[in-house]
Amino acid sequence: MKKNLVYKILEKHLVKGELVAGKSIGIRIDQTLTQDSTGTMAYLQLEAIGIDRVKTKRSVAFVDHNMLQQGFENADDHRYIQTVADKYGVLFSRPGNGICHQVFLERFSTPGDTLLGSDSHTPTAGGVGMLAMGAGGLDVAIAMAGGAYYINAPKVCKVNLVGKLKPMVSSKDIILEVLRLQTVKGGVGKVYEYAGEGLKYLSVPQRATITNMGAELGATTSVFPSDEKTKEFFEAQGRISDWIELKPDDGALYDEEFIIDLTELKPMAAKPHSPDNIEEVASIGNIKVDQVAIGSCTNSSFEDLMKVARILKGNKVHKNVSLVIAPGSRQVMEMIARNGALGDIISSGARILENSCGPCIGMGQSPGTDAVSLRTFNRNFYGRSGTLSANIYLVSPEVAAVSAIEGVLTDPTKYEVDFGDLSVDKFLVDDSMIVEPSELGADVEVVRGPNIKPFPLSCELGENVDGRVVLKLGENITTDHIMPSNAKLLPFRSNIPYLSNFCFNTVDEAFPERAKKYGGGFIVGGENYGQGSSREHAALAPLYLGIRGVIVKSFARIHKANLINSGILPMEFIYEGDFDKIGLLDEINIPDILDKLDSGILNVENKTSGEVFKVKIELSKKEIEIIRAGGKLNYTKKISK
Ligand code: MIC
Ligand code: SF4
Repeated sequence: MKKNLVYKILEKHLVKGELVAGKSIGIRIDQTLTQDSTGTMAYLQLEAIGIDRVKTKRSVAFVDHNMLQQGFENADDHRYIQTVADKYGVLFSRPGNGICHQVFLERFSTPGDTLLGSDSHTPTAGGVGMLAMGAGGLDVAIAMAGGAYYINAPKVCKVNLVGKLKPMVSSKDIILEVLRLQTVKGGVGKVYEYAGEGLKYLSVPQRATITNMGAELGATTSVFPSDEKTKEFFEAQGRISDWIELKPDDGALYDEEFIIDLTELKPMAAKPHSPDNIEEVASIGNIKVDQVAIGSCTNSSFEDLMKVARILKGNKVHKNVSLVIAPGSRQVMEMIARNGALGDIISSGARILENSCGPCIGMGQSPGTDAVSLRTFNRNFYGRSGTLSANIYLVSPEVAAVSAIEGVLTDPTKYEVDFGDLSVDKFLVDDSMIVEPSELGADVEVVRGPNIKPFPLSCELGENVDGRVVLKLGENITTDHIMPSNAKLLPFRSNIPYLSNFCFNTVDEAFPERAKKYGGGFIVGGENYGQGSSREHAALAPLYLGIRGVIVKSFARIHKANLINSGILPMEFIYEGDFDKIGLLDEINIPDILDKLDSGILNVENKTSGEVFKVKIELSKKEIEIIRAGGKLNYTKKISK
């Protein structure tokens, strides 16, 4: 059979199951990445698994999220990650070296390899033909320990790119168009494979913008072929030996397919508060802008910042706008510093931030009350910027830069800026901020700060699960709602007891107290519950508060896996109308679970209203065992006894 690229890579890595869309498969993971805000948990779990050294071909630990050191916590976590990486044989990318996905793309990405990262934007590396997926920290820890990663074999959707982008329209607009067409839940269970003659105009960093933000589709990942453009990138990074050509078979089969004519695309924006709330910039109109933020793993490459510098050159940032810029890596920062572009950026009045996630995860630069902030980032979920009343628009670097000058949202196609040739023959390569682990890990002492607290574990599943509904929610609840992240909370990522006090804070401040009062219970929600981040804290904090089950209309992939790993029952309504049969504080009983799990259908008895209805619980055989054991760590320990 003629194979698409995704199935070619999957086939090479298959260790369990049958490659049929929708069926559970186990795949071998070649490389892993972690970042600091999920990494502490991942390495605590790796330690708990109890191996001597990681078994992957390469594992890298990055520090890029928790960069504000207002107290001892973040610095302690950085030291913990550095020492634990040293001990277990993991490369350590020091704070200041850049955002994990940008640095990984530059220095480690490998066409045809699999990558598992404890961050939902790990698919960025799909820009060079890697099969790169985001997961919870525990799944990444298991992969580091040599275990397979389990997913449902995906459907593959071919995105055929034809034509060429017009000036001032960028690859960000391509992914915004895909989001407009497919929505934030359109990608669940799918991998997007890009193809078509339009590819020849897209550089690797431009492709990586698309695969990065493919995470917002809810997709398992996105992937580009590895072609001449990819080869140029590897040559310029001094890594041609890592390059191989990769493409689908001629006439390969796909489950779905659609075409995007690049010539037709216009600059677009994702309006508040969802990445799929897309409209053309010209039709949104000239709304007043208070802040512009350029950077994040989506748009912080050398090419992106060169475009920004060329637009800003000789211009000044509007007096009512605060323009902040965070380059994606030290490579990017140093290159624009040496070629003078940084001078043009500084002279325009921009504020330069360090090479890290920064405002993207609310680590500083929260906008003012009711402010409009244009960001080149990938997520504009409610509250994520740190200011609840702010309105965040996601845009391309071109839109961001011209709007920073104009003070209002501006269609950049009106500007005539000659970017010249932005292709790079030779990137500035200096890997001195990547620390090699010790040869003899056993001698290394792992240094733990006082902020590292034990993480909660569930217990074996009993016959019945009962409790109250302690929270009832609407549609599209993101992990930023469940476990908010900002400069105040991120330092507590290894302290679940403290963090749990802020669980669902932006939705219902009383939730943690209520959950404690009733000894936990159930959460009820709508469609696409748990979209966004891979943070397993969005499962661990509810677990700590006693949550035993979540009943929703549908789940986002990574969050569902994190619930299972934590031993929390992920249940879905079969009939949408049943959502109304369950109210806040209702007493729920789910009987005979142990017997019924295999059937995938459970009975829910609402003792308060007397109603009874069925819910589905879609689990693979292995996941059923995990749920029975009370979570994946308990399960892993049990089977390794
Ligand atoms: C994000 O973009 O939401 C994050 C912060 O990078 C998360 C990881 C985290 O919550 O630490 C992600 O995307 O997985
Ligand atoms: Fe960092 Fe933002 Fe990328 Fe997440 S999306 S990895 S917070 S830059």
